[in-house]
Amino acid sequence: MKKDYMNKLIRNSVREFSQKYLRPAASMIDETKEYPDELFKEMAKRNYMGVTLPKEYGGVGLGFEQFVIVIEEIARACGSSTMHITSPNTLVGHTIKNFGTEEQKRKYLVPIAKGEKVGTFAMSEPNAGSDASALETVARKVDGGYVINGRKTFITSGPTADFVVVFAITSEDINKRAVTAFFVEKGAEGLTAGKPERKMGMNGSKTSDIILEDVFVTEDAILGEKDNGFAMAMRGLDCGRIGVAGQAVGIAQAALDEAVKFTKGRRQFNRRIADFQGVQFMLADMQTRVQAARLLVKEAAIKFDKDQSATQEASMAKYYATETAFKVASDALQLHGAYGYVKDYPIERIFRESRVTTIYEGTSQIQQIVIARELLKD
Ligand code: COS
Repeated sequence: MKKDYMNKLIRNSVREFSQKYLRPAASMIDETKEYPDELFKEMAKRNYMGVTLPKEYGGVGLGFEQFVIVIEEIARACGSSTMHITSPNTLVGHTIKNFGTEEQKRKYLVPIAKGEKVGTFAMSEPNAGSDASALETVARKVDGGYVINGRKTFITSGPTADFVVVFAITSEDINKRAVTAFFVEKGAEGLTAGKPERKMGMNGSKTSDIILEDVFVTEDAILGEKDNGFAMAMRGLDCGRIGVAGQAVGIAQAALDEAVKFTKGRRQFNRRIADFQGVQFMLADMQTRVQAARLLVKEAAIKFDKDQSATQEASMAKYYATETAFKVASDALQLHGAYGYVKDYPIERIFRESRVTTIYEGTSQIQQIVIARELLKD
């Protein structure tokens, strides 16, 4: 099947499902801060958690080019829903796929691809946000394994995850900052989750601290190479950023959809407000930005799928698409006037959901640093 045709079929099928089932639930999910189990199971049944994961490990075996279409269409309907498909397809799933042992792939990759388990990526700490290598969580070598102590923060699905990929310092000298990733399973002695954060948006996914107090793990809990976890995390973030960029395109498109609908329906000065040229200039600008973002995201995804370094493309896509989501959502809200500021219209939620995209998986300023570093490389 021709790739463009296949991509179109995927887009149509995800759009149909998302508009029919996710969009009508988005406001309720935001209000109740609970994600319905049936919707999670429906997404799992449609293999959305395993789009980029290999068929032999329960996935669909497609690439990021297809994943960004899936996530865009889901985000266009309900931002919170994307929070349940990003981690298995990007940070957690991709890292296990690339660096896990056969046994780890059977144990962790297969269930996350099928939506039977939830895994999360625990890198950030209270003092290690943008400066990701400034970790203070330490894994001390003991007989038969390691003892981990530390605190992780802003962890997606922190209270609900079945396992956590924890990044910790393993060098004797903490200043040497050698980092290793470990699988820590729910129920491990000394592992607890903090209270869910009270967030501005994306309320259908719980975010919390993860606290590790003398958590013992065996040697085979190491993911990837010992002391080489930082570069592995950075590679994971390359694809994570492409995922967030795709999510941002969907949020921007949702905001534009609402702006078009509202301006065609709202009448002032005896005409539709969409008939005013000033409003049309804004809509034209929004449409252009959304399509430009979509193309940047597609380019990054295609490059990543070719196993080429896509660090700069991923950061450009994330930077542009997320700033676009925020700008377009803000302009769409402006076009709603006071109706944009009340909860009766979806734009109020969409605007809040757009806000986090320029922050998580690396702020816009971190993306600018990465883009410039690549540009100035000798
Ligand atoms: N792919 C593979 N390896 C990478 C990489 C990438 N995209 N980016 C960096 N590395 C490697 C480097 O090659 C280097 O390896 P060596 O030590 O073998 O030379 C190592 O990782 C350290 O890289 P660097 O020197 O660039 O690290 P810095 O401390 O300067 O940090 C930034 C770089 C700021 C880009 C990084 O800390 C970052 O991305 N911060 C944001 C963190 C973030 O996004 N957090 C969100 C929450 S985590 S879900």
